[in-house]
This record gives sequence, C-alpha cells and structure tokens, in this order.
Amino acid sequence: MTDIKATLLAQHIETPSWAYGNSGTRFKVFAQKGVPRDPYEKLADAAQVHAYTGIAPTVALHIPWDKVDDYADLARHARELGVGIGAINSNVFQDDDYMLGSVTHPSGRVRRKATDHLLECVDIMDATGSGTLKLWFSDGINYPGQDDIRARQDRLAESLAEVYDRLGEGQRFLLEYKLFEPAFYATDVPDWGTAYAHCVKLGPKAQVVVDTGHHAPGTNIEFIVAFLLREGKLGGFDFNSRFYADDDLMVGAADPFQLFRIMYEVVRGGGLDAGTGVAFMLDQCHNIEPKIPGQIRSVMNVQEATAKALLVDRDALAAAQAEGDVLGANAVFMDAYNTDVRPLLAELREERGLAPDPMAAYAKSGYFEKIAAERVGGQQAGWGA
Ligand code: AOS
Ligand code: ZN
Ligand code: ZN
Repeated sequence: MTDIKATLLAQHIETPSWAYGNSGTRFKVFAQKGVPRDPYEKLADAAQVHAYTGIAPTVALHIPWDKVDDYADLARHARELGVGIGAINSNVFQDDDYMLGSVTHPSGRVRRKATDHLLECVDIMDATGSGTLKLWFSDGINYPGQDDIRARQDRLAESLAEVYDRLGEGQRFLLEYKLFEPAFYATDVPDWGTAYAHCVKLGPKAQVVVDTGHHAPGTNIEFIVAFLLREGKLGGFDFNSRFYADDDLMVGAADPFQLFRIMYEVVRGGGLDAGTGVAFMLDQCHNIEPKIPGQIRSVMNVQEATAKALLVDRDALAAAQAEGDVLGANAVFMDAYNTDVRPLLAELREERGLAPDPMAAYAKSGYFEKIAAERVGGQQAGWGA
C-alpha cells in the first residue's frame, strides 16, 4: 500500500487554462460568475485545484488565448501561486486564412504563417520553461477531390520537420489526432497510426497524444495506449469524456470503466514510472457546471481510476492468464475496478496535510464568493461563439 500511495502522490495531472474560461457549444457560450479576466487569473484558479487535490501542479496554456506581453512574468506569477506552466497548445484553426487548412493548406503563404505560429510557440516554451508543445490541426477536407490527400501529408511532414528541428534540449512536441471535426470527409491527422508514423520518422522528441474524445464510438483506446507505450511513443493524454463525439465533458463521467482500463495499460506499460514523460492532461470545458469544482472532480476521477489500476493483483492476473483461466483473470481485473478507493485517497490526502474531501473543502473556502464579487466580465475560453 505504501508503494501505491507513493505512486499516486507522484502522479501529476495538468489542468488546461481554457477550462476556467466561459465556454459553451456552437449554440451558446454561457457566462458564469467569477470567471477569470486574463491568463493571470486563470492560473490563480488552477492553483486552487492544486491546493485542494495536491496533484495538479501544472497548467497548460493556449496561444493566443493566453497571449501576454511577458511570458517569463506569467511563469513567475505561476510559480508564486505554487504551480508551473505545462504544455503550450498552439492554435492554427481560428483565423480566416485557415479555412482550407493550416500546415497542409494548398497555399505556401498560409503554410508559412501556420508554421511560424508553431515556432513562436517554441519561443514561448523557452520563455516559460515549458517542455511540451501540443499540436492539434483542424486540417482536412470536406469533399472528395477537394484537395490531394497525399500532397497534404507531404506538407504536414515538411512543417513538422521544421518545428522538430527548432526544439531545444529537454523539449518535445506531442501530435494530437482526431477522427473528424471540423473537417468531415478526410482529416489530415485522423488517427493514432498517422500521428505515430509522422512521429517515428521525426525522432524521439515527437510523440503522440491521445485525446480520449477523438475516436469513433467503440474504439478500444486502451489498446492504442498499450501499443504506443510499448513503442515509447505515448507522450500523454488529453483526458475528457464523450457520449457522442468530442464532447469534452469531465473525464471519468461517461465511462469510468474505460478510464480504469486505460490507466491499467498505463500502469502495465510503466507509464507512471519516473522519467517516462507521459503527461496526464485534461482537455475539457465546463459549459454548465462550475469550473473550479469541475476540474477538482476531474482530477479526482483520474486519481481514482489510477488507484484502482494500481490495485490490480498483477501476480494473480499473470498466473490466471498463463493458465488460460479466462474467468479467473477477468475476476482479478474486476476485483480491482470494484474496489472503493475513496477511503484510501482520503487517507492519502490527510497524510499530506490536505482535506480528505477536496470538493467540500473548496466549497467551504469562500474562494468562489470572493472571485464572484471581484471579477466582472470574465473571458471566454476561446471557441464556441
Ligand atoms: C481539439 O479538438 C483538440 O482536442 C485540442 O486539443 C484542444 O481542444 C484545443 O486545441 C484547445 O487547446
Ligand atoms: Zn485535445
Ligand atoms: Zn478535442
């Protein structure tokens, strides 16, 4: 149990700056009370999530949603709040120039503009001390014949190579794939295989990020996780829940069993070991629920799934598997999943001097009442208008 607790304490879950801003769907962005007015206030809210969970010490930024004049100053502000800057998320999807794509656009001018933005993000990594650039491309086509699928792969490879060469010591990029949306016929990085192939060609500083909402219904995500980890190419997760498409709901809300199965493969593949670099990031927005508690709940959901995955009796499982004991092996697996780990996690928090129930402790703290009174005109997360 001591080992399990130590592993749980070492796990870091990164919250995204955009989770703290106002968000919604293409139909309506709902304004909530107390929402941050600038990146500095987003970091302050993220620091609350870390203060109550103890395992969320970094915050992902999104450029240009978190544009500031002085990134070193923003990083300093984060440190003063007890958190650090995590992945830098690029944005080559919110400009009229990108209607037909960014790095895969048929026009060399647009491709240059997109790649320059990615290089600027590496400059921001230098200034903030971030080691990770996250690349998600909305690129794709809506109609058969609209553009040359193969040429678009060449353009993508060319841009990725330029960004890869710009990465410094201790820096990497994570390439994100997504089945569809906003392109509906052929997405340029639609699946893990495409992302993997580009990353393998580039080298060790290029890895794949698995956004749990980016697959076709029924996809066995834990298989993808096992495969990528085995190849040293799992850079991290964008965790969230989906019922239909890329719903960006709270991780562990729609299918906690799937989250457990994913975390089991992470544990099995050594993804929680020090130095493997698997980043556990959240990519969510809270359209109708309060944002800071939404993040606290999400961090707790990942932690619960991780604790259950760590509880799997690996020796008993291996023995049952070796004997071909199908039901026995499945029972070992399910025993861990069906264990109530909440008392263990409450104990762990108390041992660290934290409140056993982070949700209740935050609610009692008065922080929400304070920001609701102080902040008027909170920022939109960045999309969904
Ligand atoms: C888009 O669907 C992707 O999940 C992105 O990772 C992300 O939501 C966006 O780039 C915000 O950073
Ligand atoms: Zn994502
Ligand atoms: Zn997404």
